[in-house]
Amino acid sequence: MTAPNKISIVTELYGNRGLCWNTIDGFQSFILIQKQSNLVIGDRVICNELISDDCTIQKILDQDNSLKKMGSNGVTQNIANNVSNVVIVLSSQPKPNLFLLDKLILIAETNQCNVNIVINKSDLDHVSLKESLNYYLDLGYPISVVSAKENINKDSLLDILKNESSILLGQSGVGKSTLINWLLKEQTIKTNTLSEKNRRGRHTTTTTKVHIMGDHTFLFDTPGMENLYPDISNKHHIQNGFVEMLSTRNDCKYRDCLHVNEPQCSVKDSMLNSESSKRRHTHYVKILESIS
Ligand SMILES: Nc1nc2c(ncn2[C@@H]2O[C@H](COP(=O)(O)OP(=O)(O)OP(=O)(O)O)[C@@H](O)[C@H]2O)c(=O)[nH]1
Ligand SMILES: [Mg+2]
Ligand SMILES: [Zn+2]
Repeated sequence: MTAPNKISIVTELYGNRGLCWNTIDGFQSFILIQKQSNLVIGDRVICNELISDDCTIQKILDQDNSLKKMGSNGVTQNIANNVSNVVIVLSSQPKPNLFLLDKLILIAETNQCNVNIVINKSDLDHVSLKESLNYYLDLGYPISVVSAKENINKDSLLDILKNESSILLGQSGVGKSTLINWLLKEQTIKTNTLSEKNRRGRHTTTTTKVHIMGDHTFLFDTPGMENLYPDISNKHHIQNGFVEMLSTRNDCKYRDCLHVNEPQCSVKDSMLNSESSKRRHTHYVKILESIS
């Protein structure tokens, strides 16, 4: 039997090459054989012995979960595997996209992940953004307000990341990579880079990469995403991302109701009560309509 500490996590992937990490050996580069093209960032693997500088992968272990998205072209793409904590990053600049927020919450809830909302750039005007998100706090999603640039409230971020596999998701430019660099500085995080030539821009992240913050604390940096849809085919499963609907759905008088525009549907009616929940209901309907 393989010792559990020899299980590695896939931290970077570039075509048929990648990087994985375990507590004993640290980072190790690997090369994939053809039939392993389904490997995803965050997968747990068992490696074979080194062949020159690279190892090969003996076994891909079963995943706890698999976060996926569907692009506007209708093609499903993997985001990452084995994520326990979805950290959705927003800032006052670029203009917050609350439809994206609701879609990311749905992806997280579908995969049984914790959801944490982080407002970055608190050095800029953030009060109205914080207020517009109070409804999410009431739904049970914690909100941290931080500034990576001005070093504000780092401990609140460290608290939500501890012993979790966290993925930072959000629009391009909200500061996901800056947040990670900020945390890396004082944490002496073990990082490694596969190849300098793969690092295209200084700012915009082009591929998902896992940073190791501790033996059980992983941080996934992702490229900014905006035009995505959850990869869900059963219309009734969309409600899983709208927890306020789950708590009232037993009151609905219709069987198999999707709570869209049925007359006197109590779930829909209660969603139309406040501005925030009304907006969430509009997003819910938009996601429903995206499923053919
Ligand atoms: N004022 C201010 N600017 C910040 C802060 N954090 C990040 N930024 C700036 O926001 C810009 C975008 O930061 P990135 O970290 O590249 O954003 P990202 O979310 O990783 O973007 P993508 O990789 O494209 O998805 C950079 O110019 C940062 O300097 C902050 O706390 N305050
Ligand atoms: Mg980035
Ligand atoms: Zn209904």
